[in-house]
Amino acid sequence: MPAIQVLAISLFIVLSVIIFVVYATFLISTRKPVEGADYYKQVAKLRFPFFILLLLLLLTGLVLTLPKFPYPPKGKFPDAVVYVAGKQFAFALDTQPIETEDRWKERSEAEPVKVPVGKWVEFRVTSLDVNHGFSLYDENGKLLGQTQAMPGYVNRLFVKFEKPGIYTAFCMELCGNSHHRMRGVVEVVEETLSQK
Ligand SMILES: [Cu+2]
Repeated sequence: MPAIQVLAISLFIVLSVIIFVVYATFLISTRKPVEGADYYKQVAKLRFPFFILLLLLLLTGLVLTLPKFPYPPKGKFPDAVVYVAGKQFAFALDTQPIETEDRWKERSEAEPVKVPVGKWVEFRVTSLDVNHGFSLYDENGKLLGQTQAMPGYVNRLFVKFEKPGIYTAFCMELCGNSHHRMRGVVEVVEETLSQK
């Protein structure tokens, strides 16, 4: 078993034991009522500091995580738009909408569409026949994003490519006999798109 799984299960066991001990201690300690009325006043005094503590934790969490939200700021995107049309058994990509089968055939056999590196690219994904799954992978086979390609709908996928290179879209929806060889290609380049 790889080391990370062993570490995870060990951590899980240690944390489980700690949680169990805390609960058990609490359970035993509360079996007898505490004498004296001051006890409740003391507890009540802690409420406000506890509220402030939770508030600070919440705000810290928001400040640390909100800028990493996977959505670009409003009005700043997209830097490029790519239209994607799926059809048995290829994805056609272009900077202009692909609405006819002739255009789809032409674009599915053409040179890969070029998009700029380090910019927000919006993929407008649809299908000309059945449901397909449009999934973008980098050269190492890492999944960058995916959406459904559905007839009659346009699904938007926003991707920022960190490195230039050839990125491949695979179909993630079993769509027929040759589903396994359904591909689309995106070329990520340094310069920006000439046409938008
Ligand atoms: Cu498919």
